[in-house]
Amino acid sequence: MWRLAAHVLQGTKVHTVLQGRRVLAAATPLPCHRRGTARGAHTSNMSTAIHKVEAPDAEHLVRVHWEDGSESRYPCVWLRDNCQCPDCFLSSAKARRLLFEDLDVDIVAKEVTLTDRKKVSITWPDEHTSEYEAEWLKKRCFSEAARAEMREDLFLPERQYWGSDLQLPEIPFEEIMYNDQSAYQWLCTLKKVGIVLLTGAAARQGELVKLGHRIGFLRLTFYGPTWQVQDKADANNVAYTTGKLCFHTDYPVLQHPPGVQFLHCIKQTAAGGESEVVDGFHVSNKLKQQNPQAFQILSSTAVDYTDVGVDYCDFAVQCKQRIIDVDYRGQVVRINYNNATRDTVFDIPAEKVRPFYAALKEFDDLLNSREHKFTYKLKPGDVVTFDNWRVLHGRQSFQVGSEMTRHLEGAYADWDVVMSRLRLLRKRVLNWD
Ligand code: OGA
Ligand code: NM2
Ligand code: ZN
Ligand code: ZN
Repeated sequence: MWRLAAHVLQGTKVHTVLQGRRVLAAATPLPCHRRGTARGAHTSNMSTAIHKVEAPDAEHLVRVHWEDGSESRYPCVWLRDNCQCPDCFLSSAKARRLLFEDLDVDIVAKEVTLTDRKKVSITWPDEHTSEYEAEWLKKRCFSEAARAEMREDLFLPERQYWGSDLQLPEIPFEEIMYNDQSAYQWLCTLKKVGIVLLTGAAARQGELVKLGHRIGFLRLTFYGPTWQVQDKADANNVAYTTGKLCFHTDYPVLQHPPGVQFLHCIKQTAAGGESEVVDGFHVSNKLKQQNPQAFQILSSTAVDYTDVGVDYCDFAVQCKQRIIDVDYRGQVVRINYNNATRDTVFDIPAEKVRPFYAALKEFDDLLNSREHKFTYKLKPGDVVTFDNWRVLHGRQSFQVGSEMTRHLEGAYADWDVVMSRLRLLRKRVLNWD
């Protein structure tokens, strides 16, 4: 406890801007937390008191009238499906025991009662009874506003787009390892901005394994649990040479590419080896505005990727990915682009090939424009952590020396693991529940 307090106090010099890097200190206002919302108001009271509850005969609904005058409607089938009694819900697993085959989708409540303005009880036609707390119901209100709020709390969809003006967020490695508030801030910023630099790690291998334990676990791939980016004889990947790497996301050849990437600088070369990053979501949105045709091609064409070789074990991986991946609403959700592993096999009709290359050229030019790319150079002890679904990264070439001149250790994590840790840290830091 004292240790934690000391860390918080140390960090009171907030938002110091150093050479284009923003220092996030432990005492900065916590991100991703909106005060006074249904969730933030875990302690709240009056707003969740119920004035009246009714189940009109003609509707398959229960209407809850709140003390503040608002109303929520809950479909009967949903209420029955989500009965919290021990027969219907296994509380130790926080999971539904009720079998779908035992659910009557046309069910209506037989009787509805309100107790202490805080609890709704429902008797069903077969005499089964269910109870629901006011606060539990409020959070699950089906209104557009309530659903948007829950969506935000669960998935933190807010994005801050950036270009060459990026103030690279920076937190000491030690802070995020030992201070939950700092760790929470790290992961929130990683989700919102897409990149955070951790500073002051030891300049030796093994720091990323510790970071993996901090979040849960790392993602194993064919390149091993962690991997060494250095010039290698008979390199099995272009990353393991001294050559320039143009903007790419890692591992689009995997069906589910790693969501988060860590690169820890152990040794840096004097000349060359600078890092570049660009906000792929921001640039894709620009492309959509400026050249809808190119966007349409890149978000619909399945590109073949290939990776064949030996590392952790032998591998022969193939995958089809759209370079700009969009969801059902057309929102960009993932960039899948590595020019090195794009296959020579290209499974599209010949007449579509040249338009595809033209579209990719437009995108690549935008990524590389002065306005969009941010350049920096890693120092030994720096760990850059970034959203590998969103941020494209590259590096300048560097010179070969007689001894090893540049060495990064890399690792991946999945967004599921990172978001899980973020939610748990938030719960602890904000004293939720
Ligand atoms: C990689 C990579 C960046 C660098 O290994 O995939 O992008 O700076 N490395 O060497
Ligand atoms: N490394 C760095 O898509 C790729 O091949 C990314 C992966 C070799 C683990 C590079
Ligand atoms: Zn039940
Ligand atoms: Zn890479």
